[in-house]
Amino acid sequence: MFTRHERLKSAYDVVIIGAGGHGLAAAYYLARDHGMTDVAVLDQSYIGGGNTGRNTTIIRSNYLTPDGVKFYDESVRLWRDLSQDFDLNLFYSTRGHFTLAHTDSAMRTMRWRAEVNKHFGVQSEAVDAKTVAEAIPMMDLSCGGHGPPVLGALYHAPGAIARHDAVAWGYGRGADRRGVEIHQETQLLGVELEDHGSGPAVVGVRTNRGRIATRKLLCAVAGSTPGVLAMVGLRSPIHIHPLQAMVSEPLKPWLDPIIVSGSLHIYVSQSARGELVMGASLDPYELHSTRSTLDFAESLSAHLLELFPFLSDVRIVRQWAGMADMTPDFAPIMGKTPVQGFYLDSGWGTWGFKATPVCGKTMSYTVANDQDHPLIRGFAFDRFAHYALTGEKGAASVGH
Ligand code: PYC
Repeated sequence: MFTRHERLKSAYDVVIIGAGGHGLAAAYYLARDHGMTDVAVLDQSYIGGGNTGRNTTIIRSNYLTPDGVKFYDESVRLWRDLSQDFDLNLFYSTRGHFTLAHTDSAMRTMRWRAEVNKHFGVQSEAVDAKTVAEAIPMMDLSCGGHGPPVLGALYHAPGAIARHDAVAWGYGRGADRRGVEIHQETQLLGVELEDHGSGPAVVGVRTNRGRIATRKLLCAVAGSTPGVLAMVGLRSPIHIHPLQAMVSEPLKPWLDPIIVSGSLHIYVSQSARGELVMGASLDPYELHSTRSTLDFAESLSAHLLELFPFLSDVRIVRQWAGMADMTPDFAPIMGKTPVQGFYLDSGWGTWGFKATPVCGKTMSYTVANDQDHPLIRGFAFDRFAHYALTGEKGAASVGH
C-alpha cells in the first residue's frame, strides 16, 4: 500500500514525527486540502505501531466541555465518510454507547453531559436502569451484589467502533498516492533551531538516516512527547502511563452496544470478528513501557464477570499495552507553540483514536496557515500557564 523510499531528501516543506493515525491524517489533509505534498512522515518504528494499533477503537462525542463536544462531533462526522474517502473498508460500525452510572453523583454527571451534548446537537440522553436492561438483557444490573448496582446510564446513539490499523493504512495510502513520503524506522535524534531575534524557530531535524532542512515540524507521537519537547527546549505537564487492553476468543454476536462502567473500571465492545475488546483504567504509575501484566488481566476479568457472569468460561487470547500521554485536565495539547514552526498534536491520553480524522483536519490547517484552527483553541499549549484548563476528566471513559 505504500512506496518504500530508499533515501530521505535533504529538505521538505513539512516534517511530521509519528506515522500513526494522527500524523498520517495530517499528512493526508495537508496534501488533499492544502496542496502541500512536499511532506515527510517519519516513524522510529512502523506505520500504526503505536497507540493507533493498540487502542480499543471506541468512537464517541459525548464529552463534557463545549470545546470537547464540538471537536469530537466533527470527528464523528468525518469518520462516517472515511471508508468512502479511502475506498477501504474501515468496518466503521455505529453501535450506541452506554456509560453506566452506579451512584447518584454519577447519574448527575450523566445528566450534565447529556444536556451539554444536546445543546451542541449531539445525541445523548440520561436513561434509567430499565432502559439499560432492555437494551442489554445479558447484563447483571446488580453486579453480582459485589458493588453498587447499575442505576442508569448516559446513552449516546452515535457511539461506534472501527478497525484501527486500517485507519492508519487508509490515511497512509491516501497521503502516499498524493506524493507524501512515509519513512519507517527513521528516528528523530534532534531538532535544529535558530533565533534571529524573534525567538527560536525550527530550521531542521537530525535523524538516524541523516539531516533534513525544514521550517515546519509537527510532533504527532505518544509516549515520546516529553523527549521531543526537550529537543526544542519546551516542557509540558504530560506524564506517561501505560494503558492496557485485551481481547477474548471470538464469540457469536451477542453484544451490540459499547459498554463503559467507570465504577467497575471497564469498557467492552464486540468486534466484527466476535472478539470482546476490553480495557480498564491506566496503570496507576508512570512508566515508559508497553508491557502487559497478569494483575490487569485478572482484575479486568473479575469486573467483566460482575456485569456478565455467563462469560466465565471464555478465554482471553491476547493482551497488550500502549503509552498514554496524560494531561492534568484530560484534554489534548494542540496547535502552535512558543517555537516558531513547531506544532503539537499531543496529550492524547486515553482519548486519541476517536479524534484521528479531526486532528488531521485541524492540524493540517494549523500547519498550512501557521494559525490555530478555531476548533482547537481550547487545547492550546499555554492554557496550563494561565490556569485556563479544559476539564474533561468527567468524560474520560473510566475513572483514571
Ligand atoms: O475515550 O472512549 C474513550 C476510551 C475508551 C477506551 C479508552 N478511552
